[in-house]
Amino acid sequence: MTEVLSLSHWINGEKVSAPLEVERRNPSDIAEVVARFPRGGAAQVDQAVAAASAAFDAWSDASPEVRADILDRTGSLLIERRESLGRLLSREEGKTLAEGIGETMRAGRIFRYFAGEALRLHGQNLASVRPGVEIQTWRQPVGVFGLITPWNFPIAIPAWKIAPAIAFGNTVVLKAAGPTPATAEALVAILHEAGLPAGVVNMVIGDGDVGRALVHHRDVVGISFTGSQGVGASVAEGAARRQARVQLEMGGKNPLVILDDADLDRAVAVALDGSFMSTGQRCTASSRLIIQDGIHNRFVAALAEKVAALRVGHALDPRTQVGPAVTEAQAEVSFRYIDIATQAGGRILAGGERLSHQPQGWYVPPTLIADTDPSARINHEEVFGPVASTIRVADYEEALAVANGTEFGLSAGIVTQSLKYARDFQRRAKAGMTMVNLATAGVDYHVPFGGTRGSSHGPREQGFAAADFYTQIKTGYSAA
Ligand code: UN1
Repeated sequence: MTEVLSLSHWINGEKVSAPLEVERRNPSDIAEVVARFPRGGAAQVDQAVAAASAAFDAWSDASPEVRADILDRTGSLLIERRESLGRLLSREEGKTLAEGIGETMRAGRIFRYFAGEALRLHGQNLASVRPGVEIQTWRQPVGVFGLITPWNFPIAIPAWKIAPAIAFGNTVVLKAAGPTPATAEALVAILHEAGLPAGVVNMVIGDGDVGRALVHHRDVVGISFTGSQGVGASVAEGAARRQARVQLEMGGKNPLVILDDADLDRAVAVALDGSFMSTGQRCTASSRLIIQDGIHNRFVAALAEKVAALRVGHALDPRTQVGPAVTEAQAEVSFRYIDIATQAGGRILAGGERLSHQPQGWYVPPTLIADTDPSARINHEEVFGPVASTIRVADYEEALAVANGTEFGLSAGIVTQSLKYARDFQRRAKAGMTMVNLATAGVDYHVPFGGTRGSSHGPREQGFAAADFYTQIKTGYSAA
């Protein structure tokens, strides 16, 4: 029997226990309790923000080398413990063990990357339009950031918000997603083990009350949020009301275009990865497959065969390729959209039926739905599950128009051997990220991440772009 974790808030470098009101079950086997935890609210957020405010002066004044060392140690500890942390992540969230370990590695590498960035922060020297005057710009830390993270990447997304925030001298309060606080708490514990001073990173466990308290707290200078569009809109509104900076990463309905000249095996492999890995629970998932007429039937038949052969099962079973949905509610969303799509004329080529598994978990079969209309709901609303729809198009221009025909704009992919179409797609796809002969999902950790239109709002996350959100520029003028 694996141990049941009892989680605590982390405030000012200490674990703060509270009644364990909530129980988290393993999505692969709901008989197993993974963790019990408190449900915090505005009172804990007040304490955490006070601790983060008190820690700010010393942390922002610290040598960047001090910050770099702590981030580097955190990265190394995460990488060293990837097996045990990956296992916890898989038990808590439901992605396969290989995916859980891979995500933990990614979190470790993010900390190592931002360890270097702490030392590379730089400004500019410019000539003034006035003779004898010099101008200098430099980037300064901003203050206390509220970080609101989703359940689908329970360690990588907290890492990619915490690491740049603290690398550049800010302090933070983290609100981890309701279903996955255990993995996030493990990360916060490791940061402290790596020598992080008290109060630099705080964590309050809870639901919407915690998020709202952070968004409206007058001492929180910025909110970085990854989650749904509905919540994102209220985060932006709350932050704007008090002039806090805000960064939103929300959904996608990411198109993957397959042109007639595509390498068929490549196209199938890219779609299989993009649509179904991580149980399709990625905002970057390839959920709309837009296929040109000449390759359509061959591609759809080959993909359907691979989808039907995917092994769905317990996240810790090494044979499993697709783990369960994170929660029962999330599994039901997939089933609801499968119904919506078939009622609108979609034809199920793989999956679609409820699975009965022993042990019992929130399993959803990877499902491929063919012959859908570009205007159908399945092609406009995010499912966030292992469900992909296909759309047949006549030529490249129609493919591009369909690809751009939703309100989202996170990631867009094309599979083709034509340089002309690949380049044109990269220029004209209305998305923050474009992929040629690659899945729409699965991004590098050291480059900017983010979308356009309904998918994102505010400065980009990650890579060199992260400094735009987590620092503010000061402009200095001097004359001799
Ligand atoms: C990836 O595709 O590698 O929530 C990362 C999400 C994104 C991260 C996707 N913010 O799915």
